Amino acid sequence: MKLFGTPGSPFVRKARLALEEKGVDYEYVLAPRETRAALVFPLNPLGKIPVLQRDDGQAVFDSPVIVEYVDGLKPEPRLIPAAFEDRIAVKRWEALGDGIAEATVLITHDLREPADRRQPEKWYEAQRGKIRRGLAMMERELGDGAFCYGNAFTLADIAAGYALGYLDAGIPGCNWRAASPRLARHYDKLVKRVSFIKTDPATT
Ligand SMILES: N[C@@H](CCC(=O)N[C@@H](CS)C(=O)NCC(=O)O)C(=O)O
Repeated sequence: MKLFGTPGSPFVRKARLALEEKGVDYEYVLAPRETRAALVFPLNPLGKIPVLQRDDGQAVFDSPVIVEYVDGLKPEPRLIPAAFEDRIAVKRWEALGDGIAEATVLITHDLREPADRRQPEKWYEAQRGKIRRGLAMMERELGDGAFCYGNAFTLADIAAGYALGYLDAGIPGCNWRAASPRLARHYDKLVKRVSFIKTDPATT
């Protein structure tokens, strides 16, 4: 199985975290902008990464579907709980992480534009508001728990970890830790996991 992506994409890291946590073998194929059309368009008409190509040639996208697919390949460890309410709660964490990462992507991409072509301040504030409110909800829901949801590592922890890692890399001065001390402590534990070390965009 092949995963197409780039180290700069938070959604690719999320898919890789799921593959690593499940212990599923995969080949990581770099698909930078220059080769994206040739490599990715035949698999995903939307042209987005990550895309997972199964051994039978079928493509799986986007990242929520990839995580669900990867989780179904082996029974343990379960990233998405089987019980309905637990499953929805964990998927809600995923939606929060994805939303924070999406807002961060929009900001980092816009900051690459020349100053006179950037979005107005109120647009930036709207994106920052999504990030701030998303993190506040994560902080509340984590509480004093050892994991983001329930008593074991799940997709909820992947979602928080990958979004916070991307926030640190993409908007270094945002100082999210000050308002989210419990999340910060949890993040510091998450980054010590082998899956996080192996997928650290700074070194991989
Ligand atoms: N909802 C998608 C988002 C994927 C996404 O936006 N990927 C970006 C890279 S970070 C991309 O491929 N952008 C290229 C494009 O939109 O053409 C997922 O979770 O997989």
